[in-house]
Amino acid sequence: MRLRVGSAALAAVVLLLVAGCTDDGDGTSADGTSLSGTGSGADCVIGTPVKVGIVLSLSGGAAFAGEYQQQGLELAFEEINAKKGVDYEVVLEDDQTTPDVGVAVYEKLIDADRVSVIVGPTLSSVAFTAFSDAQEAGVPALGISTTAEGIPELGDYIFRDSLSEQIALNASIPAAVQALDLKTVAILHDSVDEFTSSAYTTMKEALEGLGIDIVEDHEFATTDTTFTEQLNQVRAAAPDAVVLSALPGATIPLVKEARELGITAPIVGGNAFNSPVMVGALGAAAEGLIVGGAWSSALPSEGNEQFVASFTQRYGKAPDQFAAQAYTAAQLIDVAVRADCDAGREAIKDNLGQILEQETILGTLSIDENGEVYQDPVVQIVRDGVLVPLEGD
Ligand code: 1QQ
Repeated sequence: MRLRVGSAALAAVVLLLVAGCTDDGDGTSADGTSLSGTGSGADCVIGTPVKVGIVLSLSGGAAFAGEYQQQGLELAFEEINAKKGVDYEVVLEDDQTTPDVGVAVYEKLIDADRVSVIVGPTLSSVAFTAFSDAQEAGVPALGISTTAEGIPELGDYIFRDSLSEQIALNASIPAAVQALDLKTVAILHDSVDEFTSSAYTTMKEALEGLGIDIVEDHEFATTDTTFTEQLNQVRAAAPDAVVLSALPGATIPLVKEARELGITAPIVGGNAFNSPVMVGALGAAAEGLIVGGAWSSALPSEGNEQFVASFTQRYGKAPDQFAAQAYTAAQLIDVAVRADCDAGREAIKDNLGQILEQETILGTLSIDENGEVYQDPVVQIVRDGVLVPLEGD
């Protein structure tokens, strides 16, 4: 009997100790130092560096966006750290555009580095598994380009500052229909990737809602490089436009092949088209392409002109939407930390869910407690190799 009581007591002590050791930072850093500071807002001072995990596709198929994201975050954290009071220490990981690697680096950041918050990953298809881990561990995660349906619904620790593809498409499809006077379209989509298949459903619904006749509807796989069979049918149907939901890996050969086969119809695309890397790779084949998104270098939003200038000077190229959303993420984390002058996981989670009408380079932006972002969409068109607002076209 005594032994049993003793075992139970010992078990309770062990449990407490284990809980103490892994008390994931609600308030403490890896070495147990408090992450809660003094003062608030601009006067907040936290004595311990605040660790921020960053998971991006720095190699593999989504590196076209990952590189710009890494640069946007680097620039933003440098500017924020220069303001003093809170010192952000970034731990950067490459998910190699692969869900398995994404999960492995997420677990490292959560358990070994014990970061306060994680930014990224780049792709929705990586985020669905990685974000579920963050949710389970009680670590806030902030998506910066994860636009598929269902991302914020992964849990109350999951947030995004990346406008949902549903909102972007519901702006770009009607704008394209009007600008190009569309009556018929062909849809082509990557049915393997979670983002491109979720976007396909939205595109179809939006087109049907506008009474557009979908004369051809074809699918392909993320790694496909030839599309002759589908494109021959598209050419025969001679649609007014081709609506395409694909990542760059397939988009580039697909659009080039379409032009080679003599398909001259304009292209309306999804979020991946917000990339100068992709537009550049397509060259003349991208002219007239229409895409919805969250940012334009022409936006008159607070700080945008300065951001474009600083980024261009620092990296020798203009920023893109992915860099802008990444840059904004650092600002939002800083706002959330300074709100209670507390960089513990719980405090960041609570305050990221209360970002209300924050002025950012993406425009006025809010995030609700479910983690969804609210901001105005932007519709752009490729003119002379550059994305410019469609309105001013
Ligand atoms: C997603 C996307 C990609 C195009 C980001 C690079 O929007 O996976 O949700």
